Amino acid sequence: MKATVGDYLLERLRDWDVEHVFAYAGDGINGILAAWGRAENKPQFIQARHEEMAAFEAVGYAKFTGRVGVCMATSGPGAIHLLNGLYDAKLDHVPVVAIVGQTSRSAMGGSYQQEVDLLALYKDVASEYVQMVTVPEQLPNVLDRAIRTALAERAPTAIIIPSDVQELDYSPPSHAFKMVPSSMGVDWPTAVPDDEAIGRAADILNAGGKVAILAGQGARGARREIEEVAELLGAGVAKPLLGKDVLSDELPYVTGSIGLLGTRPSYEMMKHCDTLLTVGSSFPYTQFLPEFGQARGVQIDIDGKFIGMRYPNEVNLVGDSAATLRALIPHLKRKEDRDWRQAIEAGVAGWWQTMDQEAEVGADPINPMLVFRELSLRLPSDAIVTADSGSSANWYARQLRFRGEMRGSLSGNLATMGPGVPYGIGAKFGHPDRPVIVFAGDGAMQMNGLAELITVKHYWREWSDPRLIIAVLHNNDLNQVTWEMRAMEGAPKFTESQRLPDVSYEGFARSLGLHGIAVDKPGDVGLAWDQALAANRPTVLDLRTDPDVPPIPPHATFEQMKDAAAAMLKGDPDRWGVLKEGFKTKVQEFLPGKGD
Ligand SMILES: Cc1ncc(C[n+]2csc(CCOP(=O)(O)OP(=O)(O)O)c2C)c(N)n1
Ligand SMILES: [Mg+2]
Repeated sequence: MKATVGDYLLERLRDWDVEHVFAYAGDGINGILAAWGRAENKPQFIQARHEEMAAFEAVGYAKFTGRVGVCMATSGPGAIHLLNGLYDAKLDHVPVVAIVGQTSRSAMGGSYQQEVDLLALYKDVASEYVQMVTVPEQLPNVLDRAIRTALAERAPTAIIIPSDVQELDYSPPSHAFKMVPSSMGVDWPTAVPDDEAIGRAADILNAGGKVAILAGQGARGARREIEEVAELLGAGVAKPLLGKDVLSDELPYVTGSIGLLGTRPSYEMMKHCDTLLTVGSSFPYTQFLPEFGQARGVQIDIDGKFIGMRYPNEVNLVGDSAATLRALIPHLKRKEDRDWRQAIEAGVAGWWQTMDQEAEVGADPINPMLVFRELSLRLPSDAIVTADSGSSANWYARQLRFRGEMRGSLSGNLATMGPGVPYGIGAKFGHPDRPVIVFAGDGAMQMNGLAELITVKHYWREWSDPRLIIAVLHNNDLNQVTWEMRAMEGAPKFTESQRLPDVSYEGFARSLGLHGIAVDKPGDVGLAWDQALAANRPTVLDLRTDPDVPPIPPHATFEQMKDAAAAMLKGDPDRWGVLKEGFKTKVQEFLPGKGD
């Protein structure tokens, strides 16, 4: 039998070293599925429960491996379901290729069943590259460009293949007019700015007395260089959410997260610095950066499209972060006055003590911060951690101390609910030998995480380290939004929209043959982590956490927090006493005199 377009597609994916395709079947891709049956399941077809999950799995896989993630879905509804995951890739700058089916060419334009204008639908999400393959000769070029463009632009791209085209005999592009050949592979350059620009940047960094560094996900791979620059300049380093794993939290000058979910030391550093060096970040919240005119700014980013747009910088250097910092380092003068650095370090030390104290504050029944703190004390140094969108993102940002080779990510810019569990699954396929820990709210579990546990059941035996731990913050509430309503709208909880039906997450896990542990006492949290980390299969930790523990923004005053809490506690004023202790600790630490 001659190779079909479907056969050749899989062969070319193999040639690109694609080992997994996160996907869901449908007759719009039957020609590819049939080819898969002939290809001994190479690349491996990973069956998600829902195409959005397949896309999230591809995003998680790409985030944690640095390789391209590939997802596939049928025409119409399948392609539509992929969208949210593809937008997650787009907003977080992750290389993902979506391959989707389409109705046969003979039916196109005929309002045929499942016919959706996919070129139009994907035009925005796959704005870097979306193309329909209508003849076999197009295929290698379109696929190769989709992969190369995804990698080059760190973006999702898409290929649409009509179902009848999948079944055609493959014939390669020939040496003829209007044929476009293609070749495999690509060697990327290491971009470094010109010496003159490096010199201007160095002058600014040398002139400043109080340097703050903002190191985002683009600084991954520049760990050593950031440490050296921070050392020379006596700087502190703040990390936006997606950059949480670029630098160890054990370094005394790392101020941790920044923004609404950030830390007080990051907030203070940005308020008082006179120089801002941004590396590999397009952290969007300007109000958490220095006032305009307060600091002189230098930015390094690999992508000229995303540079210079968050702060009025004096120098915008387009280049690879590690190589650019290496070019800068010989021009930097060590700052002999270390007062600024010492103040940052003192703030950081105080902050971690405050975090410990906050985690110890009593709650009903479990303080969610305690859950994160207890894990932080036990995190294996090769762990990969994901968090869903919800209150867990706060505690992920503030309570976890990353060190060693730990990796972590969440939906940073789309901030969509639902990626926690599928990111974890993507991580396990990328790194089957590493422990993976997922934090998810009960809302996210009900939205999709529970169903995706079935995917975990289906595949976990393939992972050499079977530890995938899903920690569910069981608070029966869409808690993050409940708090946003209180803090921003001054509105009390609207029960109809916020309260969640009760579900046993550990019971569901056990029904699938996974390990399930219900925890409803603070004293049992540490033991539950120990058991999950020692388990020989994936574990769901079903943790009864208190929805009344507020995610306190780093800049909030005690009065604001009290108001928010008072609104929240209208029906139950006694609860204020429990929370007040925690608020006080934090406020007294940083706002002496305003603690009561
Ligand atoms: C797809 C999607 N729908 C809605 C939201 C708005 N949203 C953000 S966090 C959140 C609450 C999440 O609740 P849960 O998963 O229970 O976590 P919790 O905050 O209670 O810990 C909601 C509704 C969103 N970000 N994404
Ligand atoms: Mg919840």
